[in-house]
Amino acid sequence: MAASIAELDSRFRIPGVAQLATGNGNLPKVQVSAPSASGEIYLHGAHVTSWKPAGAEVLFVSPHSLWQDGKAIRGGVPICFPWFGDKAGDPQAPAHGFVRAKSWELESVEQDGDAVSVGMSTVSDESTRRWWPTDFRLEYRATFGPELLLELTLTNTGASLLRFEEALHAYYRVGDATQARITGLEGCWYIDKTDFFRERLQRAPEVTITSETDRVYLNTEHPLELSDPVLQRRITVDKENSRTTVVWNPWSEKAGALKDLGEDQWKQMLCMEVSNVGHFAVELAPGKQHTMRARVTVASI
Ligand code: TA6
Repeated sequence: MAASIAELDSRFRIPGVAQLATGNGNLPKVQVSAPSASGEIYLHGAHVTSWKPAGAEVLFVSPHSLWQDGKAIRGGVPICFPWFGDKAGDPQAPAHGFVRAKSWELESVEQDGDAVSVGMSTVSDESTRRWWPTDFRLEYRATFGPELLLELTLTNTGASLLRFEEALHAYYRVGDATQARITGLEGCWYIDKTDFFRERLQRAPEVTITSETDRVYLNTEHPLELSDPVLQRRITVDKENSRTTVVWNPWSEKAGALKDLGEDQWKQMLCMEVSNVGHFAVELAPGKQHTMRARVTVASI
């Protein structure tokens, strides 16, 4: 039986800094008001839905999102695991894996100077073995401060080698996606999912959004910079133990086909996803751990 919000709050609250609250869809969330930033993370999917350093929201959440068990929140930072996209050979399997649509365990809420870290976990059970017959423990730590630090750690608790994909599928809020510019991917090869998964070379220094854009950049550990002339800010994403970066904007038609997004929303969002997918999936021996990190900062321009 899951602990009530009141029970969790009595165990984890830090007066004036962090508390449990009832979020959308009556889903429990941790509300953070650190000295340097505010933020929110739901137990559902261990889903970060807000990060406001210096009061300005950096993440996009769709006003049409569903907030219910079994469905992913549209926006914020969905955690894709143990596969990315559709599960090969299993059309019935949930897209992007099963951890983003289930409730996680709240493990810790800690203040560290002007930042607050929230730790959550989820482990294999009979419901996960149905999709992925393995034993694992997945831990997630979100640190809300002058930067947003996201750390996803997998422990192989079984007796066989694990091979998994993972992505921190972050939706960044932008003033107008068609005016945003992403740098840091020049010279990378990418899989273009809008053109039959053809591989192409990123020749231009900047990635711009001029139509539906759905690209998996390969073998890149380079930081990304998203320049937003409308909101007059630059979002920088550094990454650790991640070999692929996904860039996605659905454009109007695809957005209109997504009931939890809508064609009136696609201009306000741009996804840059720290990940390990496809040929860069991770292999992990029994008893070993792997941590992928994303570090997000924002500066005015
Ligand atoms: O990361 C880009 C992507 O794989 C797109 O192909 C699109 O499917 C997007 O994820 C959203 O997926 P979702 O299952 O959350 O609707």
